[in-house]
Amino acid sequence: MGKFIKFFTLLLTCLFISLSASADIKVSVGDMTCESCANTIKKGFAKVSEIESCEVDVDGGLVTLKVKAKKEISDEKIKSTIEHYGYTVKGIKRDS
Ligand SMILES: [Cu+2]
Repeated sequence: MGKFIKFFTLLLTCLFISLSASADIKVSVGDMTCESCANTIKKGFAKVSEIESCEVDVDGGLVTLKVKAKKEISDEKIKSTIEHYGYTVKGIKRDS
């Protein structure tokens, strides 16, 4: 019986996480050359209240953003955040 309850709780948790997770936003960013660039961008998005997490792939020139549940961020805000630190935005792709 205990095992069943544990399994059921786990199942509910998984369901909850998948429902609350929002789609990734993939931003193609130019002028990133090293880990320091990656950290600058990560720190920049850490200050943006709508953003849950930010991952940076320097070699691929790709910034992957996760938006907090029930929050939204405009392309303009993403663009201005990145440009504020001296990088360029080549494109923004949203999974829907
Ligand atoms: Cu750098």
